[in-house]
Parts: sequence; C-alpha cells; structure tokens
Amino acid sequence: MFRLHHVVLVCISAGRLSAQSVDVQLDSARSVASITVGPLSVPAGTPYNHHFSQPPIQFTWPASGWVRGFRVELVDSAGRVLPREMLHHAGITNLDRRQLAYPTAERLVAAGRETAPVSLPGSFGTPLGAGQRMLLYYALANPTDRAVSGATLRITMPWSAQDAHGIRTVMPIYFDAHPVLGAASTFDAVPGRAETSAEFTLPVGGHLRYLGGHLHDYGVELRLEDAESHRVLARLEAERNRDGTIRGVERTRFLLRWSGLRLDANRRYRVVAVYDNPSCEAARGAMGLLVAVFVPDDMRLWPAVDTTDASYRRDLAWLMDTNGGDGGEAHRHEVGNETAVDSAVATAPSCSRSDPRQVEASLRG
Ligand SMILES: [Cu+2]
Repeated sequence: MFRLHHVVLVCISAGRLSAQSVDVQLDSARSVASITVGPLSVPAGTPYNHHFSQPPIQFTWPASGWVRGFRVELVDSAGRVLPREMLHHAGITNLDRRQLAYPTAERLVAAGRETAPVSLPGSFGTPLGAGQRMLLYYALANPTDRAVSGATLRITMPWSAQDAHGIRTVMPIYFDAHPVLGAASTFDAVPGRAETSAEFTLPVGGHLRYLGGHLHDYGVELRLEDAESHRVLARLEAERNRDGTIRGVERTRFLLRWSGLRLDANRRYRVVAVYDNPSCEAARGAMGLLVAVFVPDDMRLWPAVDTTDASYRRDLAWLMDTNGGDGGEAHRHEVGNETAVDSAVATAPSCSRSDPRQVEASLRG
C-alpha cells in the first residue's frame, strides 16, 4: 500500500509553554506515528487524587495522512511499560479542527487509565493535515514509595501516509448530556433516580460506526434518542457494582446494521444520562458522555473551526488551566473496585427517611 518506504523523522520543540518538548516520528515503513514526551519524573507517594501535571504542550503535526487508532503508555528509561495506575489521563486536542456537535477544538485522543488501545477497523482512518496545531496534555500519579525518573509518555498511532489508497474517513466525536463549554461538564447526581439530558444537532449527516460511553459512580445508562420522533436509537448500560459504583459502560459497533446508525444533518437528537444515587446526598461531579466514531457523508461539509469563537476560546483557556482534567470537580472514573477515589461524593451512613428507591437499588446491585 505504501509506495514510499522511507522514514520521515520530525522532531518538534514545544517552545514557550514549558521546558518539555513533544517528539513526533512518522514511520511510513512500519505505518506508525509515535508521539513522545520525556524524560519525566514522578515523585514517590503521588496518589491518584493528587496527580501532578505539566502545562499542556503545543506541537505541530508534521505530515498529512491518516491516524487509525491510538495506544497510550508510560514507559521507564529502559523502555518497559510502567503500571497503568501511573497514568491518570492523557490526550491530544486538535486546535485546527472543530468538533462536530460543538464549536470547540477536536478531542483527537483522550485516555484515562481505564482506556484500552483503540484500533480502527480495516479501511478507516482519521485525516490529519501537515501543520495542524495539536495540544498534548497528561497527568501522572505514583502511589508507590519509589520515585520514577527518566520515564517517557508514549502515544503510538497506526499511521497511513497521504498517498495510501482506499482509506475511508472516520471522525472521533462525542455528545454530552450536560455540555458546558469552557468548564467541567459535570453535574450533581441527586439522590434517587434522575435523568440529565441535552439536545444537539449535527451540521453534516453520516453514520455512527461505534458508540461507547462514559459515566461516573451511580450511573445507570446512556441513551441516544431522536428528539423529533422520540425513538430511542441506542442504549448503553453501565456495569455497576452492588454499591452503585461503576466498572464500565457497554459499547456497540451496530453490527446488525449494514452501515452503522444513521444520523441526519440538522435533525434534533438527545443524549440522556440516567443516574440512580442510593445515598441521601447529591453526588457531585457526575458526567454523561457518548463517545462515537462517525463516518460523515461528506468531509468537505465539516464546519470550519473558528478560533475567535467565544466558546472555542473559553474551552481552550479551560484546557490550558486544568490540563484536560476536571477543574477540581469531583471525578472518579470507572476503574473498578480500586481505591482510586478522588471524589467529594458524600454518602450518608444512613438516611433518616425510608426510601423505596434505596431498597430497589440494593436489590438490583
Ligand atoms: Cu469523567
């Protein structure tokens, strides 16, 4: 598939934002893009909830082509992969392309420590243009009593050069049940069962080929609905522990549909996050995101980014300020039964009133 079997090696210094630099290597022969930051040091005894982060680092994408997935790892000075607990989160935002449903910058890569490597099937790829400005952010933790030095954050992406044939464009998009542009899009999960929802429209139609979700503790399900016909188009259930904490959210590839789930341009859709909070107090910092891979009908209709847009600028300022984190809001991702709780969720030991919903919740658990 690749007519050029040479290695393009590009090193870019991030410059003014910090002393750190991002190194991008595009290896056409092996079809891999490798993005690294280092050397990094993580002090001992840096727990998950006091993770440390550097300011985001801006870099420029060196050559046009397609990325076809990603894997995020932290490796030590000998190249060995470090424990996943040390990677709080990492991501890459494309400053020169806007999201489909929102006027803010595209989230190209977003990984928490629960994120498995992403690999797009066969002929799919997300186009990136030479010269597009990217923002890389990450936060690390080290709960052990041994300091780590000389580590490298490595994001590896299957890569196809621009002269590759037969690649179909897919785009990473998401829909937020509580979209707040320029701040953490979190909300309170009130005691009992409650729904939080928001409508959106898409400037260009297309098909969803993959749909996953993101919920915090006490999340029950996410729904994608047609707000005009009131039909439920997709429903993803949370995998919950008995106490309502979250292990994960199911995902779908719409395998029963020939080309995925159809979404029309300029039609009203709704994303709904359902929570069931068995405690007597509101749980702060809840989230509800549908994360999708989208095949647009025509990429030329993708709306141009407006970097002077007020929402775009607020979102970027927030990203720089919080390093892609959650702005200090309570935040606990679905990492299973671990003790990684950095949330301000207050669960009253007992409720003074008897609430049938609690019984229901504990039975269901
Ligand atoms: Cu979250």
